[in-house]
Amino acid sequence: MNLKVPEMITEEKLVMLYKQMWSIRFFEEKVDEFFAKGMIHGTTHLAVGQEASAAGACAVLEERDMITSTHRGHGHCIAKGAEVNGMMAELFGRTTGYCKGKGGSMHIADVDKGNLGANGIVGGGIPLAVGAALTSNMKNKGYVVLCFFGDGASNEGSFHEAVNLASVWNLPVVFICENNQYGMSGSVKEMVNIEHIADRASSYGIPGLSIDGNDIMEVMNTVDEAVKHARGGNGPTLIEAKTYRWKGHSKSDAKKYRTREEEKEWRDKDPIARLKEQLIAEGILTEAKARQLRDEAKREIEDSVEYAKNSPEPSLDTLMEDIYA
Ligand SMILES: Cc1ncc(C[n+]2csc(CCOP(=O)(O)OP(=O)(O)O)c2C)c(N)n1
Ligand SMILES: [Mg+2]
Repeated sequence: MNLKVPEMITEEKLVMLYKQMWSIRFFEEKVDEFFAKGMIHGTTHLAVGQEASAAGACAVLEERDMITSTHRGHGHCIAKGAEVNGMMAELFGRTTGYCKGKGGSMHIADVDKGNLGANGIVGGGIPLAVGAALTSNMKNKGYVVLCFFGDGASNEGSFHEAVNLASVWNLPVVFICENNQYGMSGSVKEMVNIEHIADRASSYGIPGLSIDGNDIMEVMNTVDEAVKHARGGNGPTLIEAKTYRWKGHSKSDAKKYRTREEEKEWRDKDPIARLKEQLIAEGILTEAKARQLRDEAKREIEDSVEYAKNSPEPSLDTLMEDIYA
């Protein structure tokens, strides 16, 4: 294979990742559709356009490694091995969902698969990741924690406190900032006075790398190096994956703060189309096989909607269950 990829990334794995990125996209599109139809309640944040950072970063982890996620976490969940049926059922508020239908989008966790959970608190997952990494060291577990957060979260105190502590305690954590250019309606250009959020790493004496978050190859190679660095006892790395969310921040976002030209510019950098091109050029995929994988992913997500719709809603007498740990 001429593509430069980490050693654990086989051709089969690349094909699986291509399909997984479609699963993430179709999942988000279905959620968007059923939210608009009033069948999904609460709120949701969709990561269409950001599939490469979720899929690429999780692809180089070992099963024992952990992640912490964000309010925009469906892609992270799928990439860390969550079942789409349970995820969709959760969004539909059904008993077969990850939180028995009581948590919704921002509370999906899958501890067995090493997913410590989505988080409605911006920047809230960062100290959790550092705590989990401390546990890994204190109990000699050997796992690494991959911590996803956004550009907006990098302005929270929790980011600075947690990264500093991870640095001075030399903890096995990889911070991955998905810089999708906006925090709600605030452009990163107005919210941060440096060009690369990764430059903040120097304040904490750790490596900082700014990468193309829409290029899954670059994501895999960079995260793989950072994971090895962490597993080898050399402490944390801050990676900034530059990307873009195609859809609005959440429900009822008219996207008045950005231009249609800018949106088109980023749609042209579609991470899924890019991987497809690379795999076809390499002879790993054909157009027909690519279409087949895309269709399979679509069908699985459609099936997850059926599963969710056919699952029961929680009964009233379970209202007070599962509230306290
Ligand atoms: C502590 C906290 N402050 C504010 C909010 C409201 N809020 C939800 S998402 C969001 C924007 C976060 O931006 P970013 O970290 O860039 O993530 P993105 O939405 O772009 O994925 C804000 C301000 C919140 N949920 N938690
Ligand atoms: Mg953002």
